[in-house]
Amino acid sequence: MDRFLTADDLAKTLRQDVREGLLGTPKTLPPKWFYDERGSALFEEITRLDEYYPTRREREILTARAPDIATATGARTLLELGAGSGEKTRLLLDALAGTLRSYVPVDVSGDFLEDAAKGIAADHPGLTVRTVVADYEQHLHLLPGGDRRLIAFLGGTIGNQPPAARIAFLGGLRATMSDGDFLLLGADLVKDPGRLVRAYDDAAGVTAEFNRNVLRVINRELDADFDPSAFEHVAVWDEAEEWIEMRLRSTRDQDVHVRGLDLEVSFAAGEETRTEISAKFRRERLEAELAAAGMELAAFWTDPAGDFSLTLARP
Ligand code: AVJ
Repeated sequence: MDRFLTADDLAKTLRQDVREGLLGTPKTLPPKWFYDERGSALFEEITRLDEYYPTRREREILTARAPDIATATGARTLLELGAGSGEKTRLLLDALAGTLRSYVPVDVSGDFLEDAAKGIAADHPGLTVRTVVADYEQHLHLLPGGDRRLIAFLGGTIGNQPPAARIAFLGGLRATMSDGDFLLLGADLVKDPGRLVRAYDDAAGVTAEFNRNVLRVINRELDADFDPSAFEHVAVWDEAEEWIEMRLRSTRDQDVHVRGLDLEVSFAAGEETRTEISAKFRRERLEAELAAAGMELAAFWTDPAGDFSLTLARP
C-alpha cells in the first residue's frame, strides 16, 4: 500500500475545514466528512433506495458499455479514484481482462481498501493490485504512471465540487495523463427537479440521517456537542447553478461548542449550513469543462432513460 496521506493529515484537514466552514457566512461543511463507517453504510443504503437512481443507472451503462470501453482503451492499468464502488469495478475488470495488468484503487481511507483489494486479487489471478491512500485533490501527480491507463472517477462525485474547482481538478488530472490514457467519468444529468429533490430527500429519511452524520463525525473527532436532532435535513434544486444543495437547518437558537478547536458557534433558529452540492450536467457542459481542462470526448453514453452519463475522455 502506498500512503500519501496519513491519519494525521486527515485530522488536520478536518480541523481546517470545520473551523473555516463554521466561521464563514453562510456556514458550510464539506461533504467529504460524511463518510466514516456509519456514513459509508448510510450511503450504501441510499444507493438501494427507489428514489436514488444514479447508482443503478450508472451500473446499467457500465454493463452495456464495458466491452466498448475495453475496445476503445485497451487499458493496461485501471486507476480508480474513490474506490469502494465494488460492483462497478468488477464490471470493468471483467471487461478489461484481455489487456489489464494492474488495478490501482485510490481512496482517502485505507480501512476498506485493503480488504476490497484482497477480494479482487483473489478473483483475478495475474492482476497486480496496488492500493493507494491519497486525496485525489492533492496527490494526483503521485499516482502510479505507466502507459495505457484508464482513470475511472465514477458515481457522479465530480458534481460535489463547484465549477472552478472541478475544472482545476480535471486540469490537474490532465497534467498527469499522456497519449493513450483515458478518463472514464460518471456524471449525473439535469432532469425533472421533482425527481432530483426526491433523490436527495427520500421518504424513509436515510439521506437526512446521512446528512446529519457529519455532525456526529465532528462530535467524535473534534469533541463537539452538536445535537443532531436539532438540525433538519434540507434538499433544494438550484435552477441557476444546476445543482442540488443539501443543508442542515437549525431548529432553534443554539450554541455549539467544538472543544477540539476551542470554538463556540451560534446557530439562529432556521439558519442553514450547506453540507453538499451535487451538480447535474448536460453533455455540452461536460464537453466544455473537459475541453477547458485540455481533454476531448472519445465517447459519451447514457442509460436508455437519459438519467446518468458516462464519458470517456482523452488528452
Ligand atoms: C456519491 C457524492 C455522488 O452526490 O449523489 C447521495 C452523495 N449525497 N445522497 C451524490 C450523496 C446525498 C453522492 N455522491
